[in-house]
Amino acid sequence: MFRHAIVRPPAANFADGLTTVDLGAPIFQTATEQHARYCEALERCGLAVTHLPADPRHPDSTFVEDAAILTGRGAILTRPGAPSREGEVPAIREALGRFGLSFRAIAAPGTVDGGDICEAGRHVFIGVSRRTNEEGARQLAAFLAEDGLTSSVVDIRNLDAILHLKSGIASLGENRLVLIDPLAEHPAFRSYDIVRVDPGENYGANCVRVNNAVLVAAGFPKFHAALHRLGYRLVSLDMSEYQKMDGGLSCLSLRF
Ligand code: CIR
Repeated sequence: MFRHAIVRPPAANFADGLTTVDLGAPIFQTATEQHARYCEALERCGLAVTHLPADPRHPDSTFVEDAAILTGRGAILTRPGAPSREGEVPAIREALGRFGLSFRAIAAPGTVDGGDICEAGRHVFIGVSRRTNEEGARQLAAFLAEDGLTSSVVDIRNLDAILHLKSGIASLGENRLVLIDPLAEHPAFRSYDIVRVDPGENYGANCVRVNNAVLVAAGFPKFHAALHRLGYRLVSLDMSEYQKMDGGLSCLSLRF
């Protein structure tokens, strides 16, 4: 069960952040409204939400998930793979510190983005990507082992379609994973029940199980129907402005 979430709304210069997609510039006002709906959804799932102030020095800082990994025993501060995002970590450290969590930190030359880390029960998949390097993955695996978690690496450097591992995978709990087609046959996921995302609905794969609900991005009917058939309670949220900036539902909060 999650009890807390940390979020940070987009700053007015959100559109200056990094993106690899060609969907146009996000509309700040709409992004702000979508963020508010997202926070309300977390609250309705029973989480106490801590709101950090928007940070215009870091236009990507609304994607708080990338700056830390929560293991259930403590926090691991990341070293984001994009240099423009490194400065986001101290504010996250301070926010997590207020909850009395212990810290470890990824050190240079290691890099890790939280979006590459997918927790599936006591096992963690670590995506090695354009953002998370092999040294970062090695350091992280050692920290996870200290906390009693096993891990394995999934190399997504040859997958142009996704920025982070969690752009293509989500854990629903109960040994069930959501996977986009290019990851569905990967040997790392062989022992899981798999919900395969239709190739036309890839963005929908980044959903988030929060207690007894699954937050899903609006607009992916085949995927939603598949989750309904499996008995999940869905909370559908419009994510259009975040999709323009390569971000998804999981990136917008740290849950613990
Ligand atoms: C970036 O490129 O870093 C941001 N524009 C998007 C980060 C999305 N984060 C995530 O998937 N965990």
